[in-house]
Amino acid sequence: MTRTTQEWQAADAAHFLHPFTDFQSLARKGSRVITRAENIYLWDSDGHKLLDAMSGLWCVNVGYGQRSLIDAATKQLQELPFYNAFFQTATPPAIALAELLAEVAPPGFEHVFFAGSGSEGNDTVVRMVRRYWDLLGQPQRQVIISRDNAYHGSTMAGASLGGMAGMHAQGGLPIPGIEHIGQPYWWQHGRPQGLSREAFGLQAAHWLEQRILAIGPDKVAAFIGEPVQGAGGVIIPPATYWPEVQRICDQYGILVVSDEVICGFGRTGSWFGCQTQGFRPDLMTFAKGVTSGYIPLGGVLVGERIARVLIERGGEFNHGYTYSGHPVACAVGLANVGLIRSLGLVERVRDDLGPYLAQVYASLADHPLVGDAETCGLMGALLLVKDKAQGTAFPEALEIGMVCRGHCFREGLVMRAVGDRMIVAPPLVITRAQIDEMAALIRRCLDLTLADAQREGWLH
Ligand code: PXG
Repeated sequence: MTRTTQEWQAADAAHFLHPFTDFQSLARKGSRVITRAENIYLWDSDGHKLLDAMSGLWCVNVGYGQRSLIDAATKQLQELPFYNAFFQTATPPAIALAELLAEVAPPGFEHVFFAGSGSEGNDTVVRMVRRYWDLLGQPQRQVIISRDNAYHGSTMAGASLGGMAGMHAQGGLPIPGIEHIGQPYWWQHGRPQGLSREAFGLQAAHWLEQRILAIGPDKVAAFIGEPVQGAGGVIIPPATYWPEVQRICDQYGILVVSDEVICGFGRTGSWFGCQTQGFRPDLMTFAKGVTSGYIPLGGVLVGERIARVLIERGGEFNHGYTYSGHPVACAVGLANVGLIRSLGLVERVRDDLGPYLAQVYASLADHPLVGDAETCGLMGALLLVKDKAQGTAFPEALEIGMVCRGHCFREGLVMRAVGDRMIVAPPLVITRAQIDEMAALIRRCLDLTLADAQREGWLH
């Protein structure tokens, strides 16, 4: 189907309601239509090439155009395009993927519940956690604690678990029984108070303890968090944070849920982000990187503490989706996890690409607009500031991140802006030379943004 960009944009504006989008504004500007991709590059309908430093939407871990994933999907579509996992049935790809995920997960994870997305995975988490405490005779343990500015999806439970104020403002959220504490973002809270990064990490963990005590420990079911907050702006917690959170949850017997939708499947240099951050969750939500986004799939890895209760205490868990264990999605998942393994991508991020990105980011930190540069594995964030020496932020209304993002698109780079944080999470197949290419584009876009700021007088 070939149409001009203008024809695509007109049809798009007439019929397609995009996610997280101001419909009128998009219709005015027209959407960017992406038509093909290879390796770490995208092309739009005008033939404009872009380096995709966001892996689609944090998901194309193995890069675009991987033959083994395409072949796995094609073969499964021909053999058995669909069958469900309800009513005592199963399909070989779903069984085999559950087995493989148990193999790559940290010790103590032997069971998987499949869903269609990360949001559905987190809805499953809420129901499973409450079911667990019910079966143990503690039905009053209902409350799940999460963090401000967390992202856990867009369904009612996912958006409630998430701490995005703009989402809570629409549709009567959060649902009952979900509470939020502050996020472990040193630059936002810690620095002005003069705490070291490590001391701030402990303080942020103690907010959890304070909240548990305020609610009553016997009412708290679980704590959920992303090992590194992704959509919130690549917020990398101080190294002290997660181990202290773990200690507190252990002390009060509270379940720990790691939302691995972004951090899972190698992103941080371990199979799962909790391994990089040093904690042992009871449940792990996954999606995105499990199929490298080639086809929708998500779910929950269930630790033995919970699995044993669900299985041995018996009774039906009244929960599931038509596409739980979809054979084509699971076949792609098998090929994808197999490819991550055979290419040694997790080790490459840990030993080579992650340290290299950290080095490159350290050199970007000398740019006049960059107040802070941080990485964790192949996630990176640059904080744009008005005055480096004073650590002064640009006024929010300037939308400095969006100014920079505009330059990125024009220069051929997809980099996200979250407020004043410019973030990347490139495919794990990126090479050192391509990291250099990305860094040169980033520097060029920072320079163009700085030139805007100087010209417009934003620096005064
Ligand atoms: N948990 C986390 C940690 C996520 O990042 C979800 C759950 C929900 O997954 P699904 O598959 O239901 O979308 C996500 C999704 C962004 C952005 O702007 C991030 C996500 C989705 C859309 C946009 O960075 N993450």
